[in-house]
Amino acid sequence: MERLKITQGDITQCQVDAIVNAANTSLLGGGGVDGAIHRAAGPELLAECRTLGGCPTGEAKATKAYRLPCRYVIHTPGPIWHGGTADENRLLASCYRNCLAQASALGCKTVAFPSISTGVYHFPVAHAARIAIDTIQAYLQTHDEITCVTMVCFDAATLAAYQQALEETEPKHA
Ligand code: AR6
Repeated sequence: MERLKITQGDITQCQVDAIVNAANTSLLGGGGVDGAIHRAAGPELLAECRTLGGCPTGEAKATKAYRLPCRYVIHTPGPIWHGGTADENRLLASCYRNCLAQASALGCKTVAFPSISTGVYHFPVAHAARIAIDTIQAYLQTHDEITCVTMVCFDAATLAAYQQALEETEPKHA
């Protein structure tokens, strides 16, 4: 069975061990998927986030999930797209890698990601999808403890970009 899946949907409804939040460095909430996660989890999530002292771009911090149907929320501030000259690629890969490392450390087997940085932060989605898929696949190759990673795409264009990126990494059969 494939350990990396691409789906379309709402990440707040995912019944997995951990969901990832595309946060900002304050970790104090915002719009997009961050707002949706805080609304669905309830005010206790913000209260726990206030104790964390923020998080640098590319790193990750975990909290409990409160009213969400998962066990943990792993918060990661993605890079803001500045045209590709501000270390955006490395920072985005670092988000995926550090979230997966947090999941492993917490004993999680199943993890769901949103498309980090491709909303308000304007990272081009085709480019972000390639980085996400490559980084997740590299991690899975060396970490058997994670049994399934799901990329949860909110809209059809995002879904198409991640499906395309996954197809491009699969071996071609002549
Ligand atoms: N489930 C899955 N994906 C979602 C959901 C959802 N419920 N809602 C939105 N998306 P964004 P960023 C998609 O803007 O670009 C916040 O204000 C959305 O369609 O949420 O990393 C933070 O506080 C897009 O494809 O995150 C930061 O300030 C993807 O999630 C800033 O936005 C990411 O879009 C972070 O910007």
